[in-house]
Order: sequence, then structure tokens, then C-alpha cells
Amino acid sequence: MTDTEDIDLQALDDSELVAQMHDDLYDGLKEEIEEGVNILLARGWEPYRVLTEALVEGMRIVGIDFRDGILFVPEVLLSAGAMKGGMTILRPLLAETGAPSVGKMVIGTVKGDIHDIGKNLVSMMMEGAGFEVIDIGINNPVEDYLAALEEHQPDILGMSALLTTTMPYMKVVVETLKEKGMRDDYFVLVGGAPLSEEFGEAVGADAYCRDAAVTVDVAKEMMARKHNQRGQLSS
Ligand code: B1M
Repeated sequence: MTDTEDIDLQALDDSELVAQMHDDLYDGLKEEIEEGVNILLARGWEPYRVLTEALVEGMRIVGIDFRDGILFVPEVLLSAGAMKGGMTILRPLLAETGAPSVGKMVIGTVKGDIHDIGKNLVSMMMEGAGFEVIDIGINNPVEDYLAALEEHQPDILGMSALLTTTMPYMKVVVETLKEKGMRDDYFVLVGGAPLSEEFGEAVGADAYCRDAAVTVDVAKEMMARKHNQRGQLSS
């Protein structure tokens, strides 16, 4: 743990502050993270830059030590809480207010998996790009996805998985959509650290999205394709 009691975050220059925020995220210090985010914003940083350079990079470092058995679940939960504190400030800034929806997405983490930071980030970035996002949370069995699709009639179904043990469940969802004759009603996008292009193809998704920014690009491309198809049908 780093002793941050005496550190005046305002007094640090940008790169020192970002390094300090990586430490604070590591130590799960939510208030300090929130303060750091506010300082960077006040200094004119774009919300997306704060998100990627201060928060996502900090979480990457946490992930390395979690993998190596230096950090454990309770500590990583504190880091996740601190990260969410920062994301709560950034969310409204990343979301375009009053913009017409360019498309609708239902997104959730698959059954057996409670990781939600990446999914939340994807939701935020998609909202920021003008999509309407219905986030159905974590640990979703296929029934939850089906219910949300029925209720919200989205263009896109997004699924997240962070564990090699839970990612195969995506195939269960896609296969169920096929069985019910619903597969072609939606674009299916999948993401999560252990996934790959090949895996996306193997489970029958339309695309694997490496990160939140890629998800936005892919989603926009899919929506453009959908609108073009509609245009061709009506002409
Ligand atoms: Co977990 N965990 N965890 N964990 N955890 C990982 C995933 C792990 C890689 C750590 C490690 O060993 N290095 C490892 C998985 C190993 C494996 O399966 N190969 C692991 C493990 C083993 C576990 C437990 C089993 C540990 C245990 O209990 N012994 C347990 C499982 C619990 C469960 O789900 N059933 C567990 C628990 C936890 C916490 C609860 C402590 C916490 C989660 C808190 C939370 O999410 N609210 C946690 C965390 C935080 C992590 C790490 C450290 C960080 C994950 C994260 O938030 N990354 C993670 C290590 C790592 O990934 N480096 C780890 C930041 C986030 C921004 O990135 O989620 O990849 P990511 O999302 C990206 C992209 O992947 C993509 O866009 C996002 C933004 O750019 N993306 C999508 C993600 N979802 C998408 C969906 C889309 C599109 C793109 O849809 C269209």
C-alpha cells in the first residue's frame, strides 16, 4: 500500500498525478480517484483520455498483480470500486445529451461471470456515441437475454465474459437464438479479455470487439449496413 495521506493531488503535474492515480487505484482509494478525475477534467483533459490513461491503464496494472498472486479478490474489489467511482463522474460527460439514438443495444455479462467493469465501459462509450443502451448486468442466463431482447427489441446484442470458463456460454445464447429463429434479428457482438476473433467466429457472433472504442466503431458500421439494406429494400 502507498501512503497517500499527505499527498496534495492538486500540486502534482499531469504525469505525476496520473501515476499517483494508478497507485490510488491499486490501493482502492475511491475518493482520491474521484478527486484525481475531477482535477484532470478541470485541467482540460478530455473525458476519454482520463478514462483510458488514468483509469483503464491503472486497472491493467492491478490485473497483472492479481494474475501473479500479489493482489487478492478483496483488494481487487476495492480497486474496482475506486474505478467505478471515477467512471461515475465520466459517464455523463461521455454521453451525448439529447442526441437522437443511432441504434439500440442490450448488453450483459454471461452466466457465471460477475465481471462488469469492461461491460460498463462499453455501455458508457456506446451511450457517448449516441446509442441507447440497456444494461442487464452480470451473471445472465440465456433466459435473461431473451427477455431483454423481447422487451427492448434492440439492434444489437452485446455479451461480455472475462473468464475462460464462462466465455463458452456465449455459444449457448447464440444457439438458442438460432433455435428460436431469432438469430438474424440482431447483430451479436462479443467482448472480454480472454476472447479473440477466432472465438467470436466459433460461437457464431457477428464480431469480436477488442475494446470499447472498437465496439463503437463496429456497432456504427453494423447500423450503417442495416440502414443501407433497408434503403435497398425500399427502393
Ligand atoms: Co477477476 N479474473 N476473477 N475479478 N479479474 C480476471 C478476468 C483474470 C484474467 C485475472 C488474472 O488471473 N490475471 C482471471 C481470469 C483467468 C481466466 O479465466 N483466464 C480472473 C479470475 C480467475 C477471477 C476469479 C475466478 C478469482 C477467484 O475468485 N479466485 C473470480 C471470478 C468471479 C466470477 O466472475 N465468477 C474473479 C473475481 C474478480 C473480482 C470480483 C475481484 C473483480 C471484478 C469486479 C467487477 O468487475 N466489478 C475482478 C477483476 C477486477 C479482474 C481483473 C483484475 C480486471 C478486469 C477488468 O475490470 N479489466 C482481471 C484481470 C485483467 O483482465 N487484466 C480479472 C478492466 C476492463 C476495462 O477491461 O474487462 O477486459 P475488460 O474490458 C474491455 C475489453 O475486454 C472489452 O472492452 C472493455 C473496455 O475496453 N470488452 C467488451 C469487455 N466486455 C465487452 C463486451 C462487449 C464488447 C467489448 O460487448 C459487445
